[in-house]
Amino acid sequence: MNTTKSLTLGAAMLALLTGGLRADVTGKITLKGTPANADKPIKATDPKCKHDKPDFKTENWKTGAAGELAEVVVWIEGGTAAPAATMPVIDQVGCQYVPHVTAISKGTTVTIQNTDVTLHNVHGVEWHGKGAPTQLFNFAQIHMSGPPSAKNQKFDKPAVIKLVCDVHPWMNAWLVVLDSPWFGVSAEDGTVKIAGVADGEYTVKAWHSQFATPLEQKVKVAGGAATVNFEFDAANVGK
Ligand SMILES: [Cu+2]
Repeated sequence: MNTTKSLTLGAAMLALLTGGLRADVTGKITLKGTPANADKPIKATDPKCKHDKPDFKTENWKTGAAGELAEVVVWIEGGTAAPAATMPVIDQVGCQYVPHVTAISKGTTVTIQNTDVTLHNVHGVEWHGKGAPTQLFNFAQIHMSGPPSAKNQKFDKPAVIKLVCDVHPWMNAWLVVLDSPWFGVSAEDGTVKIAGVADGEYTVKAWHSQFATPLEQKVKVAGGAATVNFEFDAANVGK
C-alpha cells in the first residue's frame, strides 16, 4: 500500500472511531402521580439568608405541569471515566446549594464555595438510599466580604454524596460521582442528553434523590441516535 492510500485509510478509520461510531443518547424523564412529600415553604431563621424570595421552599422535586422531572442523573454504564476539564462549582447562595444536583466522572475536582455573607458548613455524607449514610467530610465556610470562600475537593470514588449544612437544616445538595464518561442531568422540561456514546449495548440508570433505587433499562446504541425514557412512580418514593 502506498503512503497516500495508507493516510486516507487512516483518516477514514479515525473518522469512524471518533465520529461515525458516536451517538447522542437522548431521553425524557417524567414522574407519574403526586408524591406524598411535596415541597413546603421554608421558614429561614438566618437574617443573612436571602429568604424573602417567593419560591423559597424545600427542593425535593422540580417538576413540570405534565410530570416532567428535572434533576435526574442519567448515566450509561461503560466507557472510561473522564474527569471534567473545567472544574464544576457548587455554590451556596441565599442559603441554598446551587446547583441542587451535580453529576461528575470520578477523578473530578469540584469547587465548593460560599457566596453568602454568613457561615455555612459543608457536611458531606455518602448516601446509600436506605440505611445510615457514611460520613465523608465536614468543613466550615465563613464568608465576610469580597470573593466567595472556596475549597476544591476531589472525588475519586463512585458514590452518591449528599451535602448538608448543619447551620441551615433545609440546605442540601447532591453530587453523583460516576465511573463513566456518559451521563447527563435532566433539565426542567425533563429532557436529558448524553453525548458521544460509543456503539454498544449498555445498561442505562436513572437516579433521583427521592428514590433509594435507580431505575434501569438496556439500550442498544448503533451508529446514530438512541432514545431512553424513564418514568418514576410517586408511589415508590423512598424505595
Ligand atoms: Cu448554611
